[in-house]
Amino acid sequence: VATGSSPGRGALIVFEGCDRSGKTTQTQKLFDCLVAMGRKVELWRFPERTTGVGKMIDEYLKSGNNLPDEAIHLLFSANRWETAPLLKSKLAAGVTIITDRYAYSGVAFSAAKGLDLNWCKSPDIGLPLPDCVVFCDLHPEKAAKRGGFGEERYENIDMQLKVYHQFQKLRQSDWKVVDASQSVDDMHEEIKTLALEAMDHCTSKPQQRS
Ligand code: DGP
Ligand code: NA
Ligand code: NA
Repeated sequence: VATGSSPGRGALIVFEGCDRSGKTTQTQKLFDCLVAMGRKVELWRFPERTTGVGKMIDEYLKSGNNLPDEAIHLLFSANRWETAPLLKSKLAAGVTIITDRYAYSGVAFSAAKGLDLNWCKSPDIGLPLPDCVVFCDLHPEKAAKRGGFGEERYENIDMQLKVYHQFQKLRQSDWKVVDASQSVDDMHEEIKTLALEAMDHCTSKPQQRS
């Protein structure tokens, strides 16, 4: 419960998971629901393809350029870093940020290509830490049955299986693992509860984590 007039800080709620695990649907539903409740909230996504760095990433994903694995890894990280000052100021101002992917995707996709796990983690060290990580858990074999993957680089079963395996390695005990094979509405109800818990926790702890 908030004390005094301080609104506390916003929560950083990160959604992770393989492609086609329902992240985009669920982040949108959570956002709509929190807006309807009158909460200060924004919906973000990574990669954020509209920036200069983001445009290079977009081109890479559409297979328009062939950057070395290390170079694209650093661009994905830079894409998070370039928005970090705004992210920090929003959180400090009490805005909850929901994001469709974050640094865990960065590590999982590059480690899936064979890059060293610790090397992959290092460029993201110092980014704002999530208050809640929602892992949308859907095995790639099941995701593939949902009408197939898209056309972009990485959207194939071999890559997705490797990424899923890397996510299992990265998974921390405080991650909220949500069964993404259940219905959209059931999944949303579960996520809504988790998000409100995380937001309440932040309201009572105004100090920004670094
Ligand atoms: P999305 O727009 O969420 O579907 O993401 C586009 C693709 O890029 C998807 O296959 C996941 C992948 N991806 C997302 N973030 C990163 C990252 O930080 N590094 C790498 N290598 N891939 C990422
Ligand atoms: Na995708
Ligand atoms: Na998505």
